[in-house]
Amino acid sequence: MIPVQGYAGRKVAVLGLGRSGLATAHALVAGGAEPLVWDDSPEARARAEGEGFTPFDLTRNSAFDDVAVLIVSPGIPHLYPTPNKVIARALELGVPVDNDIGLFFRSFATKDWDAFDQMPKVICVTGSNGKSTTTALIHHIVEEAGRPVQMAGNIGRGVLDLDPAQDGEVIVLELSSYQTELARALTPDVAVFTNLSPDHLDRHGGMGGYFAAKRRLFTQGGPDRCVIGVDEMEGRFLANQLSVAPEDDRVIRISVEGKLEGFGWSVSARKGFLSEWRRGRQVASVDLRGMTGLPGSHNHQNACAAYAAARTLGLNPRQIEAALASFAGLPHRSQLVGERGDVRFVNDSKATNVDSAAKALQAFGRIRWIAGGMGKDGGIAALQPHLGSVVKAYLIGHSARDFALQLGGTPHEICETMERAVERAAAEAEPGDVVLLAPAAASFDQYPNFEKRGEHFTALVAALG
Ligand code: UMA
Ligand code: ADP
Repeated sequence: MIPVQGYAGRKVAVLGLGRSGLATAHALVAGGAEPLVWDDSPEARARAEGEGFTPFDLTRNSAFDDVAVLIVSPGIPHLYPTPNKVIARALELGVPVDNDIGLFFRSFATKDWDAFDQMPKVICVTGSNGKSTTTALIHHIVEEAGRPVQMAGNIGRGVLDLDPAQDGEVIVLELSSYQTELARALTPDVAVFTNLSPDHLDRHGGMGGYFAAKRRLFTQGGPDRCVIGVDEMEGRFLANQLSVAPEDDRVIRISVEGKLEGFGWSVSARKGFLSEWRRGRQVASVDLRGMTGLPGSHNHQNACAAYAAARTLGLNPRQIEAALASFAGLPHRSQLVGERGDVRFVNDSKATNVDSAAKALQAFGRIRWIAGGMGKDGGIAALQPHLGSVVKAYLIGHSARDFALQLGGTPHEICETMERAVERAAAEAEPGDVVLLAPAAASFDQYPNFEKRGEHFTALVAALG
């Protein structure tokens, strides 16, 4: 755990007692602060009591008397679509609002560092898709290189739950737009932006707000190096803003679509070959084609981002290549979970938005597509160009009927549940087909999270025998 610095002897309100909130409460106690913890759900309050905390009702009028700061969990709306009323009250009173990421950056460096030979470094990864894969990949590369390394953030572990840094350690944090928007300190050494496509727009008041939330990671603390995906206009804009001229190598541009040889530093991948260019010269290339943990051009984008981040640490291309080759991939992302006759079953439950679902639809030939759940703004209209490989769609969850209306001529069936969808898709599949779960929607209407949805799919596939 990282004890929180700067609030010893002060009251700190903590709203939300899930993974990030509970880790924060423990870290505040370790730093000598007095956490006043609250969650709108009675079950979460009971869990916190089980960990030794007495809930303090932050919805009461006098709740903020003598409170130094309010720390909120990323899943709680602070502005759009409507702010949680505890946060609204703090804003009304002028109580600073922060999150665990802000506390982490305030508290990470300690006096122990005076004795270190090599300062610890923090690499933060944001973007719409590929964050977890890129974060895990950087972690894997650094670990394979024999340096101490830990990862946390949106990938599942609260940042304050990390152990204090060792000499020369690398910390890799995956940060969502919810997290970057609110953190009052954001000072990574290296910041990575994978790509941008619409997601979470309700929480950010639209695309501009969503991009602005992510951009804070690059503009607040002034990272030494920025790795930026430039395959969308927003990435090009960001890279442009952060560099003084095209040859400025503070920004490492990455792409899986275009050539970038004219820039100061770039890493791109085309037709399965990654190449690194610096000051007009190609300095390394890596063949990604046989790397089974990184299938598809979207994973080549992640490989470029992780390669570039690892290069900023001084690792050499051959070391990085070996680590890319031994990366096993993450569960729920293009994960092969079963084969029955000549039919493959692929779990991409993490495809919670249209862009990630599009990548999954492009990766296979004849697809029996299980989709639906809690659809996002705009539904699946943008998937129209990628439906050519879909033999039939099996629709589940809240958005099943909406999705059906947007499928045009693509054959489909409303199945409502995952059980029915797997049963129908398996019964109708022909040799060579891929039964693909790539929902293009959040899971919250039927599951607590995307992991549970993917596990349910996997269990149903296993039960087919
Ligand atoms: N709550 C309230 N009032 C509200 C809403 C929620 O009290 O109005 C309470 C809930 O009852 C619950 C707590 O807040 O007890 C949940 O907080 P949370 O949703 O922020 O969940 P955590 O368990 O703290 O997990 C968070 C991240 N969750 C979200 O951003 C939604 C986790 O990312 C992250 O791994 C974890 O912190 C540790 O850093 C998950 C996620 O789904 C993977 N992220 C989104 C995504 O990837 O799309 C952004
Ligand atoms: P994130 O953490 O940003 O949600 P993940 O690595 O967990 O990213 O992948 C989420 C989904 O997006 C999965 O469906 C995965 O197959 C797909 N995906 C992974 N990398 C990319 C990428 N670079 N571009 C688009 N989609 C991607």
